[in-house]
Amino acid sequence: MRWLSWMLPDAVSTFGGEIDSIYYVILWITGIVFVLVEVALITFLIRYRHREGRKAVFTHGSKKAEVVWTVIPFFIVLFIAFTSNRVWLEVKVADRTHVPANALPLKVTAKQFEWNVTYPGPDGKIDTADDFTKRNQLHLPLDRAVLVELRSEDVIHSFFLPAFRVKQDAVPGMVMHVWFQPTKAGEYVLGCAELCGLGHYRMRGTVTVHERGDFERWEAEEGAAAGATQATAPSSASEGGQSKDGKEHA
Ligand SMILES: [Cu+2]
Repeated sequence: MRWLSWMLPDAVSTFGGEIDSIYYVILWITGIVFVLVEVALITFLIRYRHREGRKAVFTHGSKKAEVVWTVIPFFIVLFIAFTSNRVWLEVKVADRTHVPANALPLKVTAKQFEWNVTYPGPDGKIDTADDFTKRNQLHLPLDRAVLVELRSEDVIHSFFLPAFRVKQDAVPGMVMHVWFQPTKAGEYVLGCAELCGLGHYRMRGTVTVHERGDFERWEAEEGAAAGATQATAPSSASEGGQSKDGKEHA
């Protein structure tokens, strides 16, 4: 499907190709139906156009034609449903309960209008003292699964990683889990795919998939820097500490 690649960015997650396969099946079917319908429309326009002296004919219709154009789409829609459901169940449902054991846990919190990503730090565990948070920066290791714990602080947002074929709503009051595995190092886009307010358009971040080994180095450096800031910040000036933190992360 190389020739269709202008429509979708290259898929860089393990299940990206399967998600695309649903898209292409639907595109082929609807594409063929579109061409048939347009050809019929134009043929009828020309064939039954106005001509001097020709009288209009009333026709009640054809039962046979109606049965045919109802039964064929019925099976086409069933086919699409079963095809996409198979992939969907494999990718979304089965995979959700079969998260790889070595998956990197990340906490992503959406709010108007930014993404805050909490990294586990060197101990590899979330909600411990060595965690640190970056704003609008999603750093990921190559060829390792990532398990995102998704939350929203205010309204419904949607965690959208087009290149990874990942899209998951973040709903206030709920914790959503989503996992995926990057297959190519590089820079990608993180966007919000749910109209969430006036700043929705600028609610985006960068995704960096590090080469093997690079992520651990980055995490150790960032973790050490965050630890140093925490240790030197005066405990009473939490407000000031936060804004300074925010600037650093911008
Ligand atoms: Cu949003």
